Amino acid sequence: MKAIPHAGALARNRGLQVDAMNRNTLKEHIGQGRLIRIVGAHNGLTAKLVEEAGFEGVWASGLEISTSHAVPDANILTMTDFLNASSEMAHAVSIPVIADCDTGFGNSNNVMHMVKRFEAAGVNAVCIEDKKFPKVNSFISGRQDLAPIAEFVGKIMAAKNAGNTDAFMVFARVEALIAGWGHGEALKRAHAYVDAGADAIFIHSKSDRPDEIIEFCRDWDKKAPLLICPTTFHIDEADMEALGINIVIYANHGLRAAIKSMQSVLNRIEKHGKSGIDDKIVSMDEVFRLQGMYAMKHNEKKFLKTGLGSVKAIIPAAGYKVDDSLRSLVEDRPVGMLDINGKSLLQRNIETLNIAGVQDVSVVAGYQAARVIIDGAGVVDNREFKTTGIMYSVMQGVDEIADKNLILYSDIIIDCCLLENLLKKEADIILVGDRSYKKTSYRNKKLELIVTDNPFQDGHRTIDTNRKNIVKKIGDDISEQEGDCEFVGLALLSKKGMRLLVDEYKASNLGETISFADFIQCLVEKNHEVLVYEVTGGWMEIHTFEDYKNACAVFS
Ligand code: SPV
Ligand code: MG
Repeated sequence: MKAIPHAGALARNRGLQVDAMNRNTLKEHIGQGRLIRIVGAHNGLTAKLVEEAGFEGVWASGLEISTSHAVPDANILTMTDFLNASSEMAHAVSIPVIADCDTGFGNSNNVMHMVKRFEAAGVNAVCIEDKKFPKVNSFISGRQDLAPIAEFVGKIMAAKNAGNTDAFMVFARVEALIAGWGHGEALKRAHAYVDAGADAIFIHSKSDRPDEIIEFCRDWDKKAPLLICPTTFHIDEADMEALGINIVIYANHGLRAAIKSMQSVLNRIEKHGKSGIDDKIVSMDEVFRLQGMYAMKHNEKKFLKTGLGSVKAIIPAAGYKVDDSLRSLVEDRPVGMLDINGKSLLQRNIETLNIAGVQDVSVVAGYQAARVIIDGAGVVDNREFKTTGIMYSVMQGVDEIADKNLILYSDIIIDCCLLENLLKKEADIILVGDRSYKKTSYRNKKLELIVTDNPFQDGHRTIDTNRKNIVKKIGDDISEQEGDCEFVGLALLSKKGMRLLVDEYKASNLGETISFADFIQCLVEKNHEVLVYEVTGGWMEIHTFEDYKNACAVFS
């Protein structure tokens, strides 16, 4: 997962020693002699992109928000529309959000209401401009009418009065240069607004040259911090600092970049279909990361409770020994990564586990571990896979012990009903055993068979009645005459059962090569109770090429 740059990273990259700016420290950081860089956004996603790029604040831009609704930036949207967008941005980021509030959506009464609502939404500053309501974007000629100074001074005082905390700020935007009223009027207004309590002055210009902004900065007495928005003119950032500018807002560059890129990709798809565009669009993985999907999945493990309590599944998938018939298919990957009609065997089992309510899944990889690319499960490494057995791999997957713990071999595919029924069982250690093994085709493999103390009679149909059936013996050295059922490669252990397994493994010196079945046999020999849940089917094994073909047919 990509690391998210800290707020203020960019300033530090430029060699400035700054404390990372967080939501509430904007006021402290303004006026310290360095330039704060803020970028326009219009929703949670674009605000997050601004934060991740390393900028120190988000400008909830009226132009961007209006454009995102495909309406003119001319007070067509209501205060509530802007409030909702700003609130979404404030929730999406941890850097300050400055809301562009146009003329304050009415008179001083509206401004007071507005400040209360924006502050409560987590916005750190509002910016109001001294034009008449309804305003029109500063770069559109006509109707750039200025409000009387007294009226706007009243709005600033109202805004400051309505703010709840000292940290909340009110920026005053001077539109005298936009309206063509000149330098003197701009300075006069800026002074009046600072006297009324404005925390910063936003001096705006629509000129394509920086001259009038430079002139304003030179004559500004620095009674309050200065903010500029170089949409049409250009000043180097180093020169901005030299001019005493405290904040620069790149108000609409993200939006304009997005529009250009979307137009180009959409035109291309319209003409040529979707081939050849992959390097022009982000991956779905990136979309999910930005959504917070992976963070949600992480939390789900802790907080999404089912009636089952916490459940964890460990899938040992480190081994490299396979039947000759499969060898060419699994040279570059472990068996679990065999593709079964577009989805790997492991992925199919993880999805089944998820559907059954098991969100916490650890796959223990070893052979060709880098090829174990799966969604919805963590991957841990068994680097000793060449010299260790399944029990060793299982132990690598144990971090914390859940209320219920599943152990699932990586070369089988399980049915959701089988899993759901197993999860309902109340036993400390219960293995799934299949009674129909004598009727399945020859599998060129030593089967792990189980002898039980209460076997069903052959030739009779049965139903699952929770009858107790205890394992007397398990291993791959049990004959077909003796074995009552085949161990499927799926086991459920309670917290107590899993604790016992772990403790016994640690205490024993049975060696690192021991198989899971042989280890269970050791527990049986020590008189620990191990039960069998007997099934006939509900699972498939991918052990030979024939099995693989069969699985592909089943999942076609
Ligand atoms: C905005 O982003 O809405 C602004 C800045 O007010 S500008 O459009 O450049 O005037
Ligand atoms: Mg605006």
